[in-house]
Amino acid sequence: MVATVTDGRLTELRPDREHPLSAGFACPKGIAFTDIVNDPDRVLTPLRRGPGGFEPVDWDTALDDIAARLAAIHRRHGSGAIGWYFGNPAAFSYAHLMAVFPFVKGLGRRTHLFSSSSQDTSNRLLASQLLYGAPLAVPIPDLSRTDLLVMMGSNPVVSHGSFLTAPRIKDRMSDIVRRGGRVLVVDPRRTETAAAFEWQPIAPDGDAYLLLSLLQVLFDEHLVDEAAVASRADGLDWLRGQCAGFTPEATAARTGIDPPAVRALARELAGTPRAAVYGRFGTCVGRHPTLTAYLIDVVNLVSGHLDEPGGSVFATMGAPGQRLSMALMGAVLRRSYRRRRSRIGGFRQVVGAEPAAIMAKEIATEGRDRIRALFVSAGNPVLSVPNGDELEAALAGLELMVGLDLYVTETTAHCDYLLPVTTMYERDDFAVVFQNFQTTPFRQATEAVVAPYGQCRSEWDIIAGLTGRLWRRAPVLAVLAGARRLAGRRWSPRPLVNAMIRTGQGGDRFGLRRGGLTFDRLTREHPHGVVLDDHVRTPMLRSLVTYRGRRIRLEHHDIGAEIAAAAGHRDPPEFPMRLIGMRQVRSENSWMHNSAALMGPVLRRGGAAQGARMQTAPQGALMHTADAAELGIVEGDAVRISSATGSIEIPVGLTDEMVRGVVAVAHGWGHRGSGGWRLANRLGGVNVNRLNSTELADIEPLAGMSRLSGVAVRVERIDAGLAPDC
Ligand SMILES: Nc1nc2c(c(=O)[nH]1)N[C@H]1C(S)=C(S)[C@@H](COP(=O)(O)OP(=O)(O)OC[C@H]3O[C@@H](n4cnc5c(=O)[nH]c(N)nc54)[C@H](O)[C@@H]3O)O[C@H]1N2
Ligand SMILES: Nc1nc2c(c(=O)[nH]1)N[C@H]1C(S)=C(S)[C@@H](COP(=O)(O)OP(=O)(O)OC[C@H]3O[C@@H](n4cnc5c(=O)[nH]c(N)nc54)[C@H](O)[C@@H]3O)O[C@H]1N2
Ligand SMILES: [Mo]
Repeated sequence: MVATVTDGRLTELRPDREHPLSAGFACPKGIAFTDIVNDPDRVLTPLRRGPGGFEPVDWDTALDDIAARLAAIHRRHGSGAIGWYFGNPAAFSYAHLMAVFPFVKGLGRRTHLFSSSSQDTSNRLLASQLLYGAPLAVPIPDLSRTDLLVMMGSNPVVSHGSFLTAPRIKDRMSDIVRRGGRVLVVDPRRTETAAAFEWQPIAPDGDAYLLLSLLQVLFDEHLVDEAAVASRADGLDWLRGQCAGFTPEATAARTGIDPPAVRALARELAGTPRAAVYGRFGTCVGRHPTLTAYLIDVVNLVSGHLDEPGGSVFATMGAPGQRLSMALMGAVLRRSYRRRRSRIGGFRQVVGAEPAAIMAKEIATEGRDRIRALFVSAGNPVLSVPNGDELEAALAGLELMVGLDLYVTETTAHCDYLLPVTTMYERDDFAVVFQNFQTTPFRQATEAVVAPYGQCRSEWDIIAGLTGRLWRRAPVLAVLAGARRLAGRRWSPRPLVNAMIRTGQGGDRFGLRRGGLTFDRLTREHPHGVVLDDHVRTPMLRSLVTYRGRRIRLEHHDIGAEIAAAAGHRDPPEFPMRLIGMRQVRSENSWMHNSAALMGPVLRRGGAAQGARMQTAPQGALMHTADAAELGIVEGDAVRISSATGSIEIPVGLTDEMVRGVVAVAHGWGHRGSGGWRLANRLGGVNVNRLNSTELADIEPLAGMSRLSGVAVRVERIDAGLAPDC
């Protein structure tokens, strides 16, 4: 983005025409971000809960009191009484992530760490951990070279991708078709992406079965180059045995896909030299997400496309120490996965975190290691985690709750202290996490374009302030606080990120490569960023796999157990329909609904879901015309959607472009952050996660994933009528 700053305030954002990859494209949320930075409802000073609600306090008072109360809880109950949840925007700030992990883990071995990852992507990381011994080795489709892209459970025309960074992603996908290739979108709904390319309808939760059948056909028809696979991976015979029973005929009832179409796809995958299967959000929040992510890579592997040009490839920073760092990190994370079990439900840790779906119970359940103090940074779990009602009730029982956020939200409204943070325009940044997901190797770094608004501080500074006050409580904190005293004002994780840039591809290798990149050189000399190469380098896998002999491991008891469980599952007849999600172009999860620039057109033009009569509803449910007719529902009616967990009431829009028996509802709505965002609160809508469950049996056993898609529901017309002008 190109920012215009007037008198120290951000006044305009526009797409950067000179950006080598986006070439002047930006989505409406990026352009509307001035609304967020300048929002009159933004919190600009630390707030403390008083008898009459939040009142402003100065930073020292806030940090002193938080540290004193935290120290007392730590002393009395140990580190297991302390929890931290960080949400999605934390992944877009290197300093935020690099502050949270050492602080929380440094407080002691028993602290509880949660994140949005268990509603998003922990399964994907775990699948990589099982296959490669390296959770952060996540393949992406080689968009610029592939001739067949099978995209499962992703709608990048709206979402712009996820774990896949490709500015102008729709154009990049159109290029595949222009080259004579195919893009097949596997989704229960004919989404904006499916409509732009080819749609393969699938029943919710059908993916694992489809993938097992693809494997069955590949083996059965001898389409696998077994010698090639066996040279890189162990356990091929085991795998063949696991999928033997899953013929396309046997899985058709689960997928809704005709067996000949499955066979044709398997043959096409095997017969196309450059092909990739990619799966994202929709494949990560169903009943068997770790199995599904595992199977996606395995289909790529056995059809000859893993780590191959035009296939499913591994983008990396290209630093020489990569092997070692992957091995070290892999070893630490594998160990915590093996050894650590959550108090509630016995879930394993994935990338050091517990499932967020058990957070409410970890707070509410008596006993050792019950959470008494909770921090929430950059997250709104009351809306984003299943069963927000249960979580809200639990939050009320905390001894101390601290939020680090821009707003008083449905979640931070419960805080004792709300600490105001900088937006991305008030801090420097380099997208560390997303370097590994870029289809074109690219570097860009930015300095802050405006000084922090009001009294806002970065998460790094806030956590450093707490560390300095709490160093007596834990040795790790004492070391961190000592380092900070030595470094003084220069105490920042930027040197670490600078080192990553300098040692990585295109970097200056600390002077060895003249003119090479550094953090400063990127911000000063390359404001539009630098493309390093046309394509992701291949092969890369041997430097990423951390298992002995650098061999992929296919055989896993846990995966076998999931395959067995998948074969036996039955849905309850009283909830005959299936709930799926639906991202909206003008929403970013739960937190951009206070922007007039984004919400104005929604209000004027009608709902984000199709439906002519849903004029004033920014959120609606979408269902099939024929299902609606059977239930006596017409467009714009209010319906009640119920699950075993809860129910919501919502206006409905109709479509013919969806699998029968499915109802789609966008998440992130249901605002009532008391005293917080005024526009968002007025827009209303409902929290779809009231339908989703935190029962231990409903949390995926391997990665602790929340179940957000494919949930069994019932839809009924409400006679009283909410819509159309609710
Ligand atoms: N039913 C259903 N549930 C879902 C999903 C779904 O599709 N359906 N999607 C899931 C997914 S993929 C995700 S990622 C999660 C998201 O879930 P969360 O991360 O828990 O929630 P967000 O709505 O992203 O809220 C982000 C919060 O961070 C604040 N914020 C923004 N920028 C910053 C910053 O720089 N620093 C700090 N400290 N705060 C900031 C915002 O004001 C907001 O309050 O939701 C998940 N939940
Ligand atoms: N405008 C906008 N953009 C966003 C976000 C946003 O809130 N708004 N959120 C951002 C975040 S946090 C993320 S994680 C990404 C996610 O971005 P993507 O990974 O592209 O995911 P979604 O756009 O949610 O699309 C998921 C698709 O999965 C389908 N689906 C549901 N169940 C199943 C199933 O069982 N099988 C299959 N095959 N498909 C299924 C849904 O119909 C939906 O079309 O988007 C990011 N971009
Ligand atoms: Mo996400």
